Amino acid sequence: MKIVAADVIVSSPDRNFVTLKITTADGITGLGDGTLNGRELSVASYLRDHVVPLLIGRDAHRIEDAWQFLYRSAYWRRGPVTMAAIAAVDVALWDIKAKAAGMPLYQLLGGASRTGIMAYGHASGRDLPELFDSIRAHLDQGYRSIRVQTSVPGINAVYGVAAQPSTDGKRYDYEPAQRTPLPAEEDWDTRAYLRHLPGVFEAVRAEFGPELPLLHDGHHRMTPIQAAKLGKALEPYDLFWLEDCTPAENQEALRLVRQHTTTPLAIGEIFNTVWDYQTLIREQLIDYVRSAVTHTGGITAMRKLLDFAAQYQIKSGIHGPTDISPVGMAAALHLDLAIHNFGIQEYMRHGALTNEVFRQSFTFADGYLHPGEQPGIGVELDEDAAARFPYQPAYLPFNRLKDGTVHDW
Ligand code: CS2
Ligand code: MG
Repeated sequence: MKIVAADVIVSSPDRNFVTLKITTADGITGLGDGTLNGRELSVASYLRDHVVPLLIGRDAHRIEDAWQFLYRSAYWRRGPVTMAAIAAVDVALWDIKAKAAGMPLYQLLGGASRTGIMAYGHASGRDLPELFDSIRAHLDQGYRSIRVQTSVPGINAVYGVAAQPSTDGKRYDYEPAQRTPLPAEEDWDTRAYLRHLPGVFEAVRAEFGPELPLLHDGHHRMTPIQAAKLGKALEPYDLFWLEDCTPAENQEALRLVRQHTTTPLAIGEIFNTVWDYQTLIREQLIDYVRSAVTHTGGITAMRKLLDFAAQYQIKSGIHGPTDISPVGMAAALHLDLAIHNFGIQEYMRHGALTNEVFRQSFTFADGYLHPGEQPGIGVELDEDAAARFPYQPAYLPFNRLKDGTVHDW
């Protein structure tokens, strides 16, 4: 089944997305997501200028061979841009193969291992009453697991707090990347955060009870010992997970965190290959793999990573914010339904304009997602609609400490 065309579509309905559309001689098309928040054009160029010429004429059925060819023939391996580009090709080819087979992708991946995919949503507040309202709103929307993010007294802008205005006038949680000429500067103070957060979870548990699965994202901002301290302080509130508690380029740093707390740990949304996890998985230093299909080389690479994690009883917790397009989200859901070691799926809803551009068949009901039964991954791209929303430069914010030092955002 020869590939006769490969188009890179950059569109910006509610935010920027990079989509690869591969077309075969049989007229079957496949979609892949190559969106890298704040650096979208780098992946679009990698695809357009370097990868697309290599795809024309290839047999679309030979997915593993295409993966190995793109990873090894580039000579320069790994990294967010390369692995997002490879992911876009990989998912598009799996979409084509499943369509050619006349079945939803999860069936090709071994069939369903469960009836639905537990999803968590993003609740947040500048204060407790606002946070409680946000949690109730998410429960009303059908979520049965909730991520809790909150403002911190003394800090002006904190990651993940919805109502907090952003410099481009949009609601903050709607899209952290802002359509501004330069990245917005935010402030941070870890000691203030460590003093404040345990009290927030105490209040949430008192209000919503012991059963509701609660998650929190530390967003890479603590040193290992600060992360250990927070993990310990949160133990009484039985979190489902504490995410990205400390920057994990130095994987061994998690040994110190593990020594001090039993709070489950999730890491990996900024990782791109299985190599980024070797020590973390082999030494049981994490409990959930947070990679996104879009940023980790696609279905082919993610399945191998999750199979490796399964040997250590480590589960999936696939990254699913709005900067993963509906194509990347759908691919994740097919994997979520098929793998055995499924943990939970992040689900931040896309905006109305995005849903005009990407017609999706996945569903969300009573806390569970399902990829649907359409052949392929179940997402179609409306290219006319996409063309109405040209790319707009946008940047994620960055942090400075009170003394002006640049810090992890
Ligand atoms: C976050 C992301 O959803 C999460 O867990 O860490 O929203 C992250 O900030 C964005 O994907 C950055 O582009
Ligand atoms: Mg995160």
